[in-house]
This record gives sequence, structure tokens and C-alpha cells, in this order.
Amino acid sequence: MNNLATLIKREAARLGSDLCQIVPVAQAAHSEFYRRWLALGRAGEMGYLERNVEKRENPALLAEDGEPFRSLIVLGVDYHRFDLPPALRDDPSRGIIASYAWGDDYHEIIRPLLHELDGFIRGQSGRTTLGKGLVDTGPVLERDWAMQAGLGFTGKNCCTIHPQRGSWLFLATLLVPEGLAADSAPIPVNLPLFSADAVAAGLPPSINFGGWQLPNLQSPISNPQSPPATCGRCTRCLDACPTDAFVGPFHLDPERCISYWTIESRQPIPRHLRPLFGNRIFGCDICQEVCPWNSRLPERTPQLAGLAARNERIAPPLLEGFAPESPYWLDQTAFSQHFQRSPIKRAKRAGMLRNACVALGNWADPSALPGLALALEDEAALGRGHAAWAIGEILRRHRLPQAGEMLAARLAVEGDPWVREEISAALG
Ligand code: B12
Repeated sequence: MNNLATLIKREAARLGSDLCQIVPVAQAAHSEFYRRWLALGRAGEMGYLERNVEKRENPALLAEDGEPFRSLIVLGVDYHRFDLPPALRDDPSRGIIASYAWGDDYHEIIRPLLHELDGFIRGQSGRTTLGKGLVDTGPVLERDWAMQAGLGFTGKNCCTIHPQRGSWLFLATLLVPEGLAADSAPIPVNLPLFSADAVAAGLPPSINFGGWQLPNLQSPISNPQSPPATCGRCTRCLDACPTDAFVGPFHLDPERCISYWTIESRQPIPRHLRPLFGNRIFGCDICQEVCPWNSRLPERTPQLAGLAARNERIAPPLLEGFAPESPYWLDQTAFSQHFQRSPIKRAKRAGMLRNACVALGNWADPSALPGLALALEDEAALGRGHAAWAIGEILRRHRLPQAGEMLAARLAVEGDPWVREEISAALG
């Protein structure tokens, strides 16, 4: 089977995958941590993370019929990433989009690649049943498998980091019944991640190395193809997070993460967090931008053409989406057209209007008032409430009577209790 593993890697590279590693199917290394993470309520609105936990812990259970899965092929696919000039990145009139979403939707690009790779393997082995290809949407702890397969190591920012390529990559897995030659023995990580006391106390808010057990910090990955690597003593990602989303190394609390709120949540963004979002309207790259493993990386154009950055998806002017010719923040058809094939669709129109309003509130420029006036009339309460907050920020900073009048007029007709509360707070 050694030869087949080599052929698979070659085919994966030919199909456009940048990294390909193979590991035997077993229990995921940090499934115990995953259960604790769920028990702490970390999944929030991401209910899908609470389903199929057994399968997530042990991908062998994903075999529906036919032969059991014996090997897990992990792919790493680079996305298009380059550093934005600070003048653009820090321009408050623009909304910054996380770099993984600069190109087209990676699910739609990587899924066919997995199917093709499985077809290739079937052709080689004569298998008649299908393998299972998953990218993001299936119950697989992709980062754990990437680490176990030796594709990279897990950073304190939770991300899979390849020592030479950094962390700007997508992960995908293909489960197959063939017993393929593995790249590196699974890393034994059986120690509890946290002391029992720390767990009982709901986990300490600050990093206390004395109170935490971090077994892998001392045991770098042992794949001969990639040099040993860890975060060492570096805590830049944990320190740089503007919303303090890291409870500790390797442990993110999504309820404090910009990425969670701007992509996954359908709820109002907590008021105290909004000023900390700056101009980020979809996802967040800060914990990766500050990572030393990501510094001095050359710009890489993705092999898969669909993942190439589209200019209009990097840092669009916030007011553009209110313009009559394509009011994509306000109109569903315009939104669907504008973000066709983009991962941004996931946040839905009302979610993106919410995010844009938060960024507009942080900019607090009076030129945003006409757009915000339209958002204050939006059919989605989520949009109206955040528009009220943004108008309130303009009122607070510029004392414009017009802003107060807009809010008062809306309050007179507004029926939604939460929006009424937002308007009152904005006026108050
Ligand atoms: C839910 C989810 C989110 C949530 C929660 C993220 C989180 N950290 O838990 C939110 C919406 C916040 C999110 C954000 C992002 N996500 Co996301 N997300 C997922 C998803 C669907 C599930 C992740 C999950 O199970 N989370 C639960 C936690 C407990 O698991 P985990 O983060 O994977 O952590 C594991 C390890 O850290 C390990 N571990 C625990 N303790 C220790 C200790 C040591 C010493 C070690 C070594 C490991 C270790 O155990 C955990 C369980 O296996 C995966 C796809 C998938 N199916 O895996 C993509 C995925 C993880 N996301 C991805 C991306 C790109 C992002 C963002 C960069 C997007 C952005 N720019 O905004 C951010 C990064 C935020 C961050 N620092 O994690 C990529 C990551 C690629 C990479 N190089 O790591 C994935 C793999 C999607 C993909 N197919 O490419 N994401």
C-alpha cells in the first residue's frame, strides 16, 4: 500500500492540494477536550457542533455501510493571502473581510477535489464503495487530524500551522477503507488539558502555566518532512485578540470571538463588544496576522483558480452596499447577486447588514447617515437595531440634531422590543 499512498499524494497535488498527509483512523487526540468545550456551552448558536459527537471523536463511525474506514487523508489547501497596506486595512470607511473569504466558497471548490481524489483511489484499488470527503461541514475534528497526520501543529490560536507555509490554509479530509501507509504515528495526547480544579472553576480567565497542563508544548510533531515546531513561549495571538477571546492557549471562547459573531451568529452583537470589532465585517485574522509563523511569507497565488482573491471582496467601502444601483446590504436579490459563490453568503443579508452597521458605528462619520436611515427601516430587526446603535454613535460624537431626530422618529413607530431598547440606548 506504500506505493498507493505515494500515488495518492501525487494525485492530490495534481488536483490542486498543497499538502496531503495520511493517518490511520482512530480516536481524535483531543476528543476529551472537545467534550469539555461543549459542556462549557462554547458551541453557542453552532448547534451542529453538538450533534454526532461520537462520530467526531471517532471517524470510523462515519462509515454508513460497506467496508469500515481505515485511513484518513488530510489535505491542506492554501488560500490567497497577502498583507494589506495599513492605509487600507485601517481605513474605517471600509469593511475588512477575513482573507479566507477573498475568493469563492472553498466548500464548493474543495468538495469536488475530494470526490475526484476518491475516484482516483477507487480506480487504483478496485474498490466499489465510496469514500467520505468532508470539508468543514462534516463531524470531523479537522485540526486534530491535521496534527495527528503531521500536516502541521496546533498553535495556541487553535489554528493548524505548517512550519513553512504558516496557517493560511483550508483543511479537508477524505476517509477511505484502504489501509494506507501512514505519514507519522498518531501523537499520544492522553493527558488532560486542564487540571480538574481549573475545570471545576469554569477555567481561569488568564493564562497560568502553573495551573494548566500543556503536554504538546514539550512534544513537537515528529514528522520527518516538517521540522519540529511549536509556539514555544510565544503568546502574541492570545495577547493581540481585541475581544480577549482566548480563555487560554488552544482554547477559544466563540462568544467573545469576532469571527463567531460576524459569521455564525444570527443574534445581536453584545453592545460592549461592538466598539472592539473596528472595521471587521466578516471573520477576523488578527490571531493569525500576529503569528510569527506567518511573518515574512511570500504572497501565494492559490493553485485552484476559484480561491484567488477578488478585489471587491477584500475591503469594500462600507457605504457601497447602500447605493441605489446595488443596495446589497438592504436588498436580498442584490445581496445574493453580489456575494454569489462567496463564503460571505453564510452570514446572510441581515447578518451582514448588522456587521456593516457595527463598522459604521465605529467609523461614526456623518456621511453614513443616509445609508443608516435606510437600514433603520430594514425589514430585519437585527439590521434596524444595529443601525440605531450606529446612528447613536454618530450622535454621541458629533451632536448632530438630525441623528437624534431620525432615532426619535423611528422609536415612534417601532414595534420590536429589542429595537426599541437599542433606540432608547442610542438616544440616551
Ligand atoms: C466551529 C468552527 C469555528 C468557530 C470556533 C473556532 C474554534 N477555535 O473553536 C469560529 C466561528 C469562531 C471559527 C473561526 C475561525 N475559523 Co473555523 N471552524 C470551525 C469548525 C467548523 C469546527 C471547529 C471545532 O470543532 N471547534 C471546537 C474546538 C474545540 O476545536 P478546534 O478549534 O478544532 O480545536 C482543536 C485543537 O485545538 C485541539 N486541542 C485542544 N487542546 C489542545 C492542546 C494542544 C497542546 C494541542 C496541540 C491541540 C489542542 O482540540 C480541539 C478539538 O480537536 C472547523 C472545521 C472542522 N470541522 O473542524 C473550522 C475551521 C477550524 N475554521 C477554520 C478557519 C479558517 C477559521 C478562521 C481563521 C476564519 C476567520 N478568519 O475568521 C477563524 C479562526 C478562529 C480561531 N482562532 O480558531 C479552518 C482552520 C484552518 C487552520 N489552518 O487551522 C477550519 C479547519 C475550516 C476548514 N475546513 O479549513 N471557526
